[in-house]
Amino acid sequence: MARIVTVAAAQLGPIQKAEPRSVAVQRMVRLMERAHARGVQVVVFPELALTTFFPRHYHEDRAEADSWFETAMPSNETAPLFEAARKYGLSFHLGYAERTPDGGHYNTAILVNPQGEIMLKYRKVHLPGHAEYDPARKVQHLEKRYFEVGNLGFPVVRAPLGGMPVNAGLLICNDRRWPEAWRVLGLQSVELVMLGYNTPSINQDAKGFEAHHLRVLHSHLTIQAGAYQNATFAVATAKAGTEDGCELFGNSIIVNPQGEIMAEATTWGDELITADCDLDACTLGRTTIFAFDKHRRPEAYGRIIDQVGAVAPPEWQSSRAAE
Ligand code: CDT
Repeated sequence: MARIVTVAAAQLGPIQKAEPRSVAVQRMVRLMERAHARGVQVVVFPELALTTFFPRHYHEDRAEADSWFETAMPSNETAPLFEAARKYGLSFHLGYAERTPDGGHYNTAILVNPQGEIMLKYRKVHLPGHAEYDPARKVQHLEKRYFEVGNLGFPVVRAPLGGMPVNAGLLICNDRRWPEAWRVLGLQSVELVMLGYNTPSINQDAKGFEAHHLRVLHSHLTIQAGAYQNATFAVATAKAGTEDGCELFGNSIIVNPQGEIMAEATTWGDELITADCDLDACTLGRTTIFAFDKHRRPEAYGRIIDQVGAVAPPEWQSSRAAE
């Protein structure tokens, strides 16, 4: 019998700085209602889905930024998401800023079942941006200021989704650009990767020219390659549109294990895209070209874990010089 899970990327349009969580949550509940009407079993919301993408705002006193963080999940404000999940029999993925009781700050994603249980938690490892105010940038990207590097590794859980056990894994935004992150999930036989993102349409680093259209290309390239090279489905959901005057691109996608885009968002607002994922489609890749047990060569991959930055090789010398 085919193992089909119906998934949705629930893209969110912008959430402005002044908007309370309750407004975003109501929009998300409406998307869950629509997902249910379309027979969806798993809904994937974006990274930091409850508020504006606050790392663009500088707080000299970091403690002031705590107002962007959740200290409980669920809370009074997020409870409607858990109630909708129960009402509609949906699992959902949510990205949010997490503050732990011992004072840790993480960019976090969770996978919740219809009973409201958190089946998987992941904390973002690849934090982009910078820790100090950068006067050269028109828009700040202060993830390194407000978050610690995730301390949960890249876990995969085998848990019921749509009534059958599925190997599910999570990444968050910038993680999608790092093949090491995908491979750690692949090495746990992941079948469905869920990830949310907030990606500006323009590179603010101002360290060279990058054509605007390449931003979406790079996002899609990395997700399609990650899915193909690890024989997994992937759901990648954007927060999109103009938020606090800063444009984030949309283009949320659902990708199959061949790396093909099965569905893509066409607006930069609240939008639901869906796909039926036949998990048996993961088998071809993982038993042939990406049969890791047969073909991987970890003895040749030492630099991947021994080294962080790139090291150029010594200059080639002609052996004739010594003659
Ligand atoms: N949120 C997030 O990780 N955004 C980054 C932007 C990189 S530009 C500093 C991304 O990889 O999309």
